[in-house]
Amino acid sequence: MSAGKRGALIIFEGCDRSGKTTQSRLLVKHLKSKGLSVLAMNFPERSSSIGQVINSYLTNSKDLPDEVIHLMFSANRWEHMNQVKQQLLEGTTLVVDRYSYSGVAYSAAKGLDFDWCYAPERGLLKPDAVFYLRAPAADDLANRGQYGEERYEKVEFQGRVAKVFDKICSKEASYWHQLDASQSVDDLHAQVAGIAEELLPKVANQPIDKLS
Ligand code: FDM
Repeated sequence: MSAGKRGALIIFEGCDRSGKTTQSRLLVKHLKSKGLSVLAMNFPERSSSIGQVINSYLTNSKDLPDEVIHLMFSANRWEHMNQVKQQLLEGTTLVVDRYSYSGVAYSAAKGLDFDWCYAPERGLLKPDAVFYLRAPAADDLANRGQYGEERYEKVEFQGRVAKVFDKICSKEASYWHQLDASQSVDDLHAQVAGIAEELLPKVANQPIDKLS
């Protein structure tokens, strides 16, 4: 990498079982095969002490008020921001499974105010691209296996989450790429890889923005 060229912050968003994890792994593998420096991340990052509380909440072994868990998800992103910024500046591209938008979508789907949910995300690093894997009908997703083990994995709830993602997608259209999650893994990957390959050289000399 030549001096000063930064990596890209690439996010995958979407409902549970929309294929985010598979697609983010495939993208990491693809970019690595091109000789690029790339790392995978996911939020929630469950290993920190905040992450462990989030994990207990998600696995139903701990209950917390909706507002409190919302702020913990956000704090979990904030506690990793310095490290993320450093890696980007060193030229590493980060492929991240979920980010602020999941934070807003899941909490707003519970009934919390949209703007209140978004407020603690302001100031976090702004992604260069968000791949929104738009889910087919929620009952289709339920057939993808292991649905229903964690707190939010209920068909009706996922439908509400999808509506919030749709709203964010139309507001943030300049860097969101809505992709049909019902197509084959390979077709989806080809689309993602094409967009990412175009993006990387474009952002290499751009400053890192913040969410506002
Ligand atoms: N989730 C994830 C939230 O509710 N808020 C957030 O900020 C984030 C990042 O956590 F149901 C929810 C979404 C999902 C759950 O996510 C765990 P993974 O991707 O299944 O680990």
